[in-house]
Amino acid sequence: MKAKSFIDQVVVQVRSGRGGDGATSFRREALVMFGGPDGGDGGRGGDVVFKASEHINSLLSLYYDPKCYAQDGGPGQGQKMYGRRGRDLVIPVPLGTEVYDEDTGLLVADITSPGQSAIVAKGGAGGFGNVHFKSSVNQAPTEHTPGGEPEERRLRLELKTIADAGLLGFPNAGKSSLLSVLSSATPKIASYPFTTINPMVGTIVYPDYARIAMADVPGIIEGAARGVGLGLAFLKHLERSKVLVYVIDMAGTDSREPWTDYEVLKKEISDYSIELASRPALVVANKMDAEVSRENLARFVKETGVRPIAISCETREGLDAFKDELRKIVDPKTRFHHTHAEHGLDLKDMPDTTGDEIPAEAMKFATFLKLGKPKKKSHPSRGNIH
Ligand SMILES: Nc1nc2c(ncn2[C@@H]2O[C@H](COP(=O)(O)OP(=O)(O)OP(=O)(O)O)[C@@H](O)[C@H]2O)c(=O)[nH]1
Ligand SMILES: [Mg+2]
Repeated sequence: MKAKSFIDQVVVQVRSGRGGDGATSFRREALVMFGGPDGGDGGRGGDVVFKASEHINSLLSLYYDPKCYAQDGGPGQGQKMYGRRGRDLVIPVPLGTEVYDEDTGLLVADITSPGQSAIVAKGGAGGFGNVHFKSSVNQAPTEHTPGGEPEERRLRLELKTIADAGLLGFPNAGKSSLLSVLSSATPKIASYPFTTINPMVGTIVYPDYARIAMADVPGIIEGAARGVGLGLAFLKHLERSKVLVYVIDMAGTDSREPWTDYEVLKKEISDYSIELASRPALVVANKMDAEVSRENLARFVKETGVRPIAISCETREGLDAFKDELRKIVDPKTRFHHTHAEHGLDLKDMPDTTGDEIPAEAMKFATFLKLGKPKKKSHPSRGNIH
């Protein structure tokens, strides 16, 4: 029995539908002599399609059901009847899924945006019925063509979490705690190492509704690049992050030295990927509420030359400063598309309102009143008269 809770890599077998064969048939009807060919075409085979879904975050269902076969097309029939079209098999996959051909190793599709879909096996075309082969010299053709062959291939799906920022640190540094205080995500938090075993994404929402997605991944330890601990298998979940956030336990819990932690982390990352190591990074000194942290922070700056953002997930100090720094790098879009400035208005000039009625002078600050009208749609079904 397979029993796994998080799957970020899986090999599947996909097969599209075979096209239906064309038919050979002749029209037979009372009082009609030499009715002629009337064999219809076969139906097209179904495609296998991977479609991005925001509602799933692992490849688990494909792990349990790795055979993805679309429906075959139906054969054509007499009376020029077309065969049934094979149904497409549409499989939801999480955002961030890379699809490789397992045999050639080539990238087939990279599913990164909501609603995106990719045909990974195209259905065979339907065959032609004998109705197509009629000509002046052959008025009773018996030939038809078979349906197109299905496409079959083995594909490897690899999930790489999509987030703007990725948290990186030793076990117990407080990565999950940081995610939980900044977003509504609820990762498991505990005082033993490797609490987090599944990557998780939370969203930081700013007062102007700008959003930054942040990924929490399992902690890494010295030698991870060589496979120690959970290894670096999880680092691929940071590959799509714009910013790496190094979370350092400044309290030095378990007699750790924060400055050594930082150097080791940096080395592990550059052993894994030079490119990843050169991404923009923020260094966060966590657990600043602990007594020893101030002293450790001073030594950290001296040893590494880096001045981290001092925070505490416990007392919540420094969190706003961290969010501001993060925002400067990620530069997320706000959701306000219409500003008062665009309409030549300054909110300072808006007169006070009493709450009972809105003075006409204040109404002009309601910018939504000035938005363009949506296009009119006609409703033929309601019997519009033109
Ligand atoms: N005093 C103090 N303790 C903290 C702070 N942040 C986290 N902790 C504690 O540190 C321990 C580890 O926190 P987690 O958030 O689970 O750490 P993690 O980095 O996600 O750990 P792994 O998932 O094992 O890699 C927990 O017992 C937290 O309560 C903090 O700012 N101050
Ligand atoms: Mg954790």
